[in-house]
Amino acid sequence: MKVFWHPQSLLHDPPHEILSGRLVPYLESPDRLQKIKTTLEQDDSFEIVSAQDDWPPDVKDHILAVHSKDYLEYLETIYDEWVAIGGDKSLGSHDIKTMSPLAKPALVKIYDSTVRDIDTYQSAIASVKVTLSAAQYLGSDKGLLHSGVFALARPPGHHAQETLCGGYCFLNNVAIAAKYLLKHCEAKCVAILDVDYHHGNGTQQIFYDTAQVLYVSLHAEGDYPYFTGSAEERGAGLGLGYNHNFPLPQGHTTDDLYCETLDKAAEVIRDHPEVDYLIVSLGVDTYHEDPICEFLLTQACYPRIGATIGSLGKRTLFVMEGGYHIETLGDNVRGVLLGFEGQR
Ligand code: OKP
Ligand code: ZN
Repeated sequence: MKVFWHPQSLLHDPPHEILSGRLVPYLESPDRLQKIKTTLEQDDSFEIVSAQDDWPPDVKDHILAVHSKDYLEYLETIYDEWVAIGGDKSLGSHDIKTMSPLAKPALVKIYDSTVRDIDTYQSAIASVKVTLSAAQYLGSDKGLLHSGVFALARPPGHHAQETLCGGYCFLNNVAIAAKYLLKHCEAKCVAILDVDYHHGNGTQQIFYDTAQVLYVSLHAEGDYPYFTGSAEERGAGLGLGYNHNFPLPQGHTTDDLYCETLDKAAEVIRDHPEVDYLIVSLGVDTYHEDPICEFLLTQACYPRIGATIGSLGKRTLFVMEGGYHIETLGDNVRGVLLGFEGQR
């Protein structure tokens, strides 16, 4: 399988984030990408290629098919504006212990939802380039020669809404790729299957009222982003019936429960034969040792997940989202991709 990545994805490297009121090292670190890349490099089944930096030349236009102009401009300029008015360059040395309680909620918002270092914008753009390069590769072939491709993107994207960032996400890579496939690769309908532990509120919001994109998500009930992801959210207007959420219990979601539920999600996609491309928001933070997540999945589950996805028989674009247990990150991602290939 071909794997696209971009060295500028490594630049975004904020020192800290706030987790339950404590300042901790930023979990969505460049090490994540390095670990996955190294693991796949050591396996003959994968061919790693760097996305071309000058493609697509009109990358902003592709982004503007999803995000507003004001929002993109905000991402591009906020760091310099922040520094210009005296903001700390690392955005990481505020002393939370001595800070007024009145200021703390704003600080959390800053840490959780805005651009926090000089290279954030550049990395977010690189992530889009990686995803679009992989989409173009998949779409360039009318047959089934390239049946699966992996965009090793970073930062992730599924929490980014039209005008909102959050949860380590700035630009919604999968949404931008779905629009690209619809516009440039003769897609009639694109399905997005989101297997990250967290609900992809951004992707859901962007396509909530369209039947051109079917969004199907398995995720933890009641965890971040807290206010979306219930099974009652089924889409609106023309998009009614094109949004399917499968919330699963924290602390009780085992391999078998997960796979049974994934079968139901796959059934939803099978019920839509008009789907001609499948995009997978690939998170492996469902793993039982993940530091911020509460599912119980073992390593053996990842090839099963890949096999179920492969059994759908669609041209498939995998796009990296979450997964924070660095040690097993590469193996679990590889497990999904090899499970997929085994079914083709
Ligand atoms: C991004 B992705 C929990 C804080 C949650 C944000 C998590 C974002 C996950 N107390 N922080 O979907 O893996
Ligand atoms: Zn996640």
